[in-house]
Amino acid sequence: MQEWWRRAAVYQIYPKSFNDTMGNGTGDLQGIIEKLDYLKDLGIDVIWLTPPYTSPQKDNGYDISDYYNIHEEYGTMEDFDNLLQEAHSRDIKVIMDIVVNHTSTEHHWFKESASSVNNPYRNYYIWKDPVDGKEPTNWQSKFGGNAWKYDEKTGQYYLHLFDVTQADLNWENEQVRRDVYDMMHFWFEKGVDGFRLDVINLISKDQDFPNDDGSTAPGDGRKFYTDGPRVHEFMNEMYQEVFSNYDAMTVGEMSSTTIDHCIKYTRPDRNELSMTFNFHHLKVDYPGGEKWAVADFDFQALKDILTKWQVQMHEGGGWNALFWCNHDQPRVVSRYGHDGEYHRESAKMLATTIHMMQGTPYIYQGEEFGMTNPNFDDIEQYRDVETLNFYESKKAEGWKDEEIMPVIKAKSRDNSRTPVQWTGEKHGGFTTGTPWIPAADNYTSINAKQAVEDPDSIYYHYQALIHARKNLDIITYGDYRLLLEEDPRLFVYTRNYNNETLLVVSHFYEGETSFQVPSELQDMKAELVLSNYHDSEWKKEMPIRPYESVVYHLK
Ligand code: TEU
Repeated sequence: MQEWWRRAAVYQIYPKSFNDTMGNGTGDLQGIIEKLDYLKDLGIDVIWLTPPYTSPQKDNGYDISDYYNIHEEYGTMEDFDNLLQEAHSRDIKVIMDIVVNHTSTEHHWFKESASSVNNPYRNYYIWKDPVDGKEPTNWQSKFGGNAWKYDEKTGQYYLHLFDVTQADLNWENEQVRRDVYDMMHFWFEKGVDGFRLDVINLISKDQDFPNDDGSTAPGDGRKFYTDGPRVHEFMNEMYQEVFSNYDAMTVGEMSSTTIDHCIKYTRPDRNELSMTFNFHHLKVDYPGGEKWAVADFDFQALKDILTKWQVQMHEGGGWNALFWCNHDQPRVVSRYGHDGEYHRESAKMLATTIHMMQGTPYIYQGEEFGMTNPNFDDIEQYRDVETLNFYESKKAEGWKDEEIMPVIKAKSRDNSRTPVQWTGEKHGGFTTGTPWIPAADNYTSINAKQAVEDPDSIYYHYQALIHARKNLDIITYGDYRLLLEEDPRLFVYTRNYNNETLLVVSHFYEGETSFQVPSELQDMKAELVLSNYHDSEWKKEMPIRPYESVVYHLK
């Protein structure tokens, strides 16, 4: 349990929206180098870089056309080498986002593969004959529509679980696996410290390719490829062939997964991955499982889900990645917090709630000073392929803009992709040109410069949370217990280790409430670790203010 990444804090960078030094409206690698000191001061240990490789950018880099080169708008391989060196010289590690469930259809493997049924690369992707003149199965793409695309030239369909330009690789083909492992070695040999593996639990498909009869929800085919038949075998092979040769940190993005599978992916003796992302706690505002609908979040479900993952991953010897935000999710302060009057309090409260759990915490760019959803009303302000597909499909069904836009405003992935608000200057100081996506209007009041100058800012709260993690073993190693299971306002838990306790009390709402310290904790010596109000006091009956959050270390 001593691996370095168990005590680390990770910062996610989406280069396209991070910092533009060339004035072309797109962030770049030099822009990241420029901000390394800012990140060092925040206290993070690792940068996760979302895909910087050559790509037609249909899905902002998750459609890779060359794994061995840097996307032109981001700079050159030399810039990348500099970034790595500059990060390492500050003791910051770098992990690369790698997408190996699919490639862009612009990748030379796919171009070869599509050129004829006899091409040696044909079997790199998943090609099937039509069934009754139609798609081979009724599986749905995650971005809408059927997941199979017909190719006129060769008379077969290829599988794309995401965009039609993101063709799924055939992991049954050993040569594909060899090529992927070689490519991973290339990046490790450059000196990177690990990988974030995009939708890695989707790589093994049921080779019978059955239709989904809809008997279990959601009926879109995912049960035939999620945590599929050979996925653990492939992960173990990847570990043996690649990761075991380096002091690597690996985090798998797991779509619609289960705790049992995540224990298998991450239990050290199984030799697969270091940790996993799962998304169940971010679906508590999906009414009936539907992402594209507006609803308040279900607080009880949020507590129950996070608790289940904390307890069972701990007991099973697995390891969680902890996060509220990433480039696919709306901003958490707008979602589970309050982005108006209680912006500061709620952003700090949410940060405390997740950072004091067991696992490795991730901070998504801008989260550290409370960036919000931009509230764009006009479809012209959106760029994301998933959002635009949703818009088009609803228009085709006859929906009006007044019905579609509120949903997009709440749920679009672009909510997190607006430019990082560095200063109060035009476009938040992100670019001197025209940004590829507009900045949120509130950059004049919410920005990194203002946060760094204000000792009470959200930024310094994140810094303090990271600092606490470095000082208190209990945060890394302690077990987890939920208190007040059904309290409708408070999320209260303890962490316990070596006869010490960490008590975390978070209020998720406006208004006042109170917290009665459980009798077994009342007589312990209490030290305040963190609070988002200045005068929190240890009392048997604590009054709790709007979005108040306190952490006590009890001995
Ligand atoms: O996301 C995988 C994924 O399933 C999502 O979170 C997805 O955005 C969501 O289901 C849509 O509602 C990963 C990447 O993080 C995402 O940016 C890519 O678009 C996707 O894989 C394809 O590579």
